Amino acid sequence: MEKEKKRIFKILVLGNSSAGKTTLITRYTKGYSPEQYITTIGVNITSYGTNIGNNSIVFQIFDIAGQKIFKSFRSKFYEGAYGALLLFDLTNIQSLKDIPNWMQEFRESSVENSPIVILGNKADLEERTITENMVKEILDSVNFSHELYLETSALYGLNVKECFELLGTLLLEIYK
Ligand SMILES: Nc1nc2c(ncn2[C@@H]2O[C@H](COP(=O)(O)OP(=O)(O)O)[C@@H](O)[C@H]2O)c(=O)[nH]1
Ligand SMILES: [Mg+2]
Repeated sequence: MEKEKKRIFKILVLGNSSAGKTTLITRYTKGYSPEQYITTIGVNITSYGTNIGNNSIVFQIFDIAGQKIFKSFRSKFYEGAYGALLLFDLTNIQSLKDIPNWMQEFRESSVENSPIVILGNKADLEERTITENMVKEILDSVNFSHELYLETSALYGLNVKECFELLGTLLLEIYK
């Protein structure tokens, strides 16, 4: 019998402070949302094993503090990263405007051609101020494929499993 290969992928979860990174990771790996809002200091790493199709993979998920003051410290965690989930907050225009900077920062230090999935988070909130057109404009400005963009609610679990599986599927296509 062929021995199954278990692949380990280091991935980063990036985006402005308070976009919902820690909530997304906790919801995905533990199945609940953190009750308290605790600012991430530096980096938290969670390993999570899952199956995508017939492949068993392990995500090594790096939750990276979004604040500007951590910028110089951040880049060393980008090394060896195979992919990223990049979040913005659908109620915060600045978090969308900062998407191209996050992409650039990631591309500078990650493994070459690492896939990125972009997430418009907090889709559950009625006070969302960002329209589809505003998202389209930013994605087009960096030539980002709209198929790799999803709206999520980390708080309620909308598209949470799906976004990790989408990134996993892209990684499995690259690293067969
Ligand atoms: N309504 C709503 N609130 C969210 C969502 N995701 C995160 N939050 C809230 O936004 C705040 C910041 O979330 P957090 O995960 O700590 O953001 P981080 O700084 O990117 O790690 C917390 O109060 C979360 O409960 C979401 O999808 N919907
Ligand atoms: Mg956090």
